[in-house]
Amino acid sequence: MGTEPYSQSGGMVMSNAGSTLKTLADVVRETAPAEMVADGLLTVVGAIAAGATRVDGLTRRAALAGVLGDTGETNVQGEIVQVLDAAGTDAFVNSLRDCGAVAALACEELEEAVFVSDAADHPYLVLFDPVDGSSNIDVAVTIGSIFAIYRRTDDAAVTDASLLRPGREQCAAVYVVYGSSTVLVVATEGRVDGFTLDPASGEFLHSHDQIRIPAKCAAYSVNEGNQGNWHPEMQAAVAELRSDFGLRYVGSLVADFHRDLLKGGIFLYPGDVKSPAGKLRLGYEANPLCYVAEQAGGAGSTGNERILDVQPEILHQRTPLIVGNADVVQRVVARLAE
Ligand code: AHM
Ligand code: MG
Repeated sequence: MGTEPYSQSGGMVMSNAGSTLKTLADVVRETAPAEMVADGLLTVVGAIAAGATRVDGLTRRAALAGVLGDTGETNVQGEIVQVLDAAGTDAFVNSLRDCGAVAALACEELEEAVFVSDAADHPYLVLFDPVDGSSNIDVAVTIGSIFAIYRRTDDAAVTDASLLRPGREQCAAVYVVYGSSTVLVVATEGRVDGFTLDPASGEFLHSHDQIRIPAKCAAYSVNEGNQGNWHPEMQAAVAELRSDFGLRYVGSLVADFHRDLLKGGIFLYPGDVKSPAGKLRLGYEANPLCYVAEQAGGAGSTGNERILDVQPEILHQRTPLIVGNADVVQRVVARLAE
């Protein structure tokens, strides 16, 4: 089993405000289910934190680190690969493959899954988007990384099918938002916590205790430029949101979701006449964020069914996504059914 590279101090770290803050490792160790702490969840979360620290370093220096612009290549989704997409993929694939607890991983930028080990002491499967919203890096706008974490159900050989699990079977989900501060959010069953990267110590320190989505929805978030392609029911549902809430849209899913989680809100990326399945990916965008939302008291839907109940058919499957305050998500779903 690997080490815990993010817990250099191995314990409490003093914040600048003088208070004593717990590290990511402390909190995961204390709060995650015991069997997951025993079989390597800290190692997996540590590998994610190590990769995120690398992406944070590149993002902060951006043009100076040579990570602006694109590579000239297109990925499996037909999207242009940004330089930071490639660097982020390397960072997380290396840290997760080498951490010693991951049996297989799948990444937005890689057509095929990476199989690491079938050994029983590699119990975790990780699906991830290494750099979400990557085109925003060129204009110094917030980006993110997103991770769905599953435990193997048995010691049988891991295959492509092992990675096609409904989101409700996740044992944990993580996202990292690289904004005006860098914040890593971890969800395990019934609990969501946030950790701010302290540049002085290099530690992710416990800054957001037991996050719950606020009862009141503060904003709706959708690319209004697509409305001409939406179905009439979706146009009517968004018209209602428009009359009730302010609009906030960053264009980086993690940034929009993080705001909704902390302030209350609803994010939509619907299917439309041009793209019936929408734009976002089920396995490493919708599933992990809907898992986080549900553990924090929110909800996530395709418009027809709970996101976490969708049985994936292919690795890079797309899905319509509606996520945020449960009552407002339900309201939109009800409108769509009319
Ligand atoms: P990416 O994973 O290739 O970066 O694409 C996903 C991004 C999301 O972060 C964001 O919510 C969405 O695409 C924005 O799309 P649009 O520009 O169509 O509004
Ligand atoms: Mg993405």
